[in-house]
Amino acid sequence: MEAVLSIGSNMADRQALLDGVIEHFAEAEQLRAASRTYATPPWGVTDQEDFLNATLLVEVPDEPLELLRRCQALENAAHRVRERRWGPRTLDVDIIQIRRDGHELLSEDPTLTLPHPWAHARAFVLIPWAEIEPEAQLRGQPIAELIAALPDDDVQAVTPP
Ligand code: PH2
Ligand code: MG
Ligand code: MG
Repeated sequence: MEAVLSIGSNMADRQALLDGVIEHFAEAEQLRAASRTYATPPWGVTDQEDFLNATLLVEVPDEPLELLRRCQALENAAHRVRERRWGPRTLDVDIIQIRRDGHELLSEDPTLTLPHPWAHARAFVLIPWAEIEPEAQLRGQPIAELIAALPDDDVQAVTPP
């Protein structure tokens, strides 16, 4: 199955933490594409440091929940502490979308909601994603359209390197 992952960090050596995720999937020969890293202002809780965000496309043999466990293991290895919702984090590895045979999986399971419930509204997910998959769709809607519908300020704030 194919998965779109959004990775983010706003603590410690942010770029090194993102690179570690990319290397993890590359070493397993499961990395299909990685966007550049974008600097992004914090969304949700705004009194925290800026994030670095990137989006990855991976192809993995795992079931969705196995991939979720892998993502959580990567977060734990980065000494992620779960303190505050939307608060500062060393590493966040979110599953945005999973596709099988090109079809998007939908799930209301609170353990793994698919697609990611906020992805359509987050410039820091959609803009890096559009860099690696400009034709991608989310719930059947082109992500280019979702980006066009975002507030200009959100789009401008996602800064390429
Ligand atoms: N992640 C959050 C909350 N806010 N803001 C930005 N810019 N980037 C993130 O990855 C991010 C966030 C919770 O996961
Ligand atoms: Mg997140
Ligand atoms: Mg997360």
